[in-house]
Amino acid sequence: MSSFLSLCHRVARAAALVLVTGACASAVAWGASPVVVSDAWVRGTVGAQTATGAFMTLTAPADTELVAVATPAAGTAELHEMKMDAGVMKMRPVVSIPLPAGKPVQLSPGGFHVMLVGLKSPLPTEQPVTLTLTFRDKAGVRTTQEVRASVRPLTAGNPAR
Ligand SMILES: [Cu+2]
Repeated sequence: MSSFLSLCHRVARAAALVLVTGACASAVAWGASPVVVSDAWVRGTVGAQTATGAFMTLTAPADTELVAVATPAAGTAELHEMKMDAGVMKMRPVVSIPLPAGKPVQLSPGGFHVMLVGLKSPLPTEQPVTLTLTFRDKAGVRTTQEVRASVRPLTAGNPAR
């Protein structure tokens, strides 16, 4: 199973398509369908900047939570939420991001997002970033999915779609 999975990941890398990873994961038969990840992107950085955000849309087939993210591009990846606090937008870490069954959940600059902290080098726009997402289902079973996120210019806001 692990060799099949690594083959999947190689195919996904070659195709540079987020959805290919999802298709492979379902072929591996985790016991549950994978979460559909679409439009994954990371905000590019310049100079000495050591943190940035990662964004995507996640649709889980059954009630699931996003509980962790890892990437070779940064020391740690935290799950964050933007919230109004006494009239000021503030960012705070959250333990998990709930993904209700069948409902697309958007990780965006103004809401839930992934914060890449301790970047090892600036992120140029031509080089995609690999993110490993860890999900936990209602039974507590953890699964991981690898996605390739494109890097958009520093000035990119919410995707205009
Ligand atoms: Cu943040």
